[in-house]
Amino acid sequence: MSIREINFDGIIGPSHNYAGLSLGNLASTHNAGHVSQPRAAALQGVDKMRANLALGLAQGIFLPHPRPDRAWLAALGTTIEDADPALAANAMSASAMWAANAATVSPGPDTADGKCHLTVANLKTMPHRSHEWGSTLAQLEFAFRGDAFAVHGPIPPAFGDEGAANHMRLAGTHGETGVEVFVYGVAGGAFPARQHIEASKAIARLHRLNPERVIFVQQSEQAIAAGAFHNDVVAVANERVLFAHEQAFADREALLIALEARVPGFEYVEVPASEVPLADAVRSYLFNGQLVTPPDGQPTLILPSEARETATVWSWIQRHLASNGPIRRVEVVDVRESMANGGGPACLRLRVVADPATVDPRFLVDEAKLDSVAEVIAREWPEQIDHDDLQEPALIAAIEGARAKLLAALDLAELA
Ligand code: SUG
Repeated sequence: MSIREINFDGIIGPSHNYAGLSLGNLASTHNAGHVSQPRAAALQGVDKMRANLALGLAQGIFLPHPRPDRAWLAALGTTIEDADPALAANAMSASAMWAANAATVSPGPDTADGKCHLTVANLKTMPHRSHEWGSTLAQLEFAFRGDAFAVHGPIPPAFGDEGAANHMRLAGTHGETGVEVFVYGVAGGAFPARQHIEASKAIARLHRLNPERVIFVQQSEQAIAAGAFHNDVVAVANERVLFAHEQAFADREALLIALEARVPGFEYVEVPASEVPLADAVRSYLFNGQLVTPPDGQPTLILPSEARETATVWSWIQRHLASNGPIRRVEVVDVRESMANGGGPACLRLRVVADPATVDPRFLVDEAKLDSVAEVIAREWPEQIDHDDLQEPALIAAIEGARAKLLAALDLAELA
């Protein structure tokens, strides 16, 4: 059995639009009302997956959810035709693309029963995301069906849970027993703290983690108030390395002491506020890179092009590479359409450490399968969506038809 990290990217759905639904997510608020380009967005996502494959990484996919979510609107006593525009926008969001919020994942080497545990995120803080979990759970149950996995339903909605975006795992290598860090929020100035500690604690229990190898750490109020609505906007971990902004955590000293004691060879790469202010970290998504170890063993950070365009960030990167620090290589990808809603490269993917042979192969991709995905997107995805047209019958028919074509092409019509 060969355990490795697989990145599952959410395919960007045909209803991708800018409705400004996420308070505390500065890009979402700033771009509210702009015209979106779903086709270009989804093709950018496919190109990011191609870049991962070219690095030798294992790649998977999750599918767009049915939009509009007619069942959710029915539960609210309305329809897409009759709903007021704000409610309609909540039913039309393509936010399931951000797979880092699909679930929290604890790989087999960390759990008492040796299974890889996944808990679907309830996403209860934002109305447009609160109805994602049903379709996500259906996909998790398909993709991770066998004995190697245990898939859990959502944490009861009393406690907000936003999945892997607030969870980091450190281990010598992916296949070794790791230390899992759960990051929760308490306060965020004017903005909501989306991850509750009670949800994180419940997940650690449900996943049967060894309490001595679990750390709960508070995200700093300053970071949330600056627009870091998830921890993965200010920190990312991979194997023995934690890469974080100086102001990411409420008590960084305690976190570092705990990690040093538990992770052999632990390395901490901190970006000081004096070199990259929080505002630049949030604007550029420096920490929302995918920090990965390709087969050549060179720790690589996959960054959005906005990082290259932010002077403080790009100079920090150049200095780090020149110093032969723990990050050895930087790759730049263009995911601008997702970034404009606050979703960077790391938001678009869920990391699962497992043997690819135990995953339903329909959820794994190679170049040829990405070619067929790209072909459906290029033919079926709307070119543009003006937020005022979200209730137009022709647009809705096009969006529903496009998703059905993709499911058919991937032999996943059962998910319809
Ligand atoms: O939850 N944006 C998402 C972005 C999620 C990014 N994920 C991670 N950081 N892991 C959010 O705020 C914008 C939707 C809109 O405004 O239409 C949105 O939901």
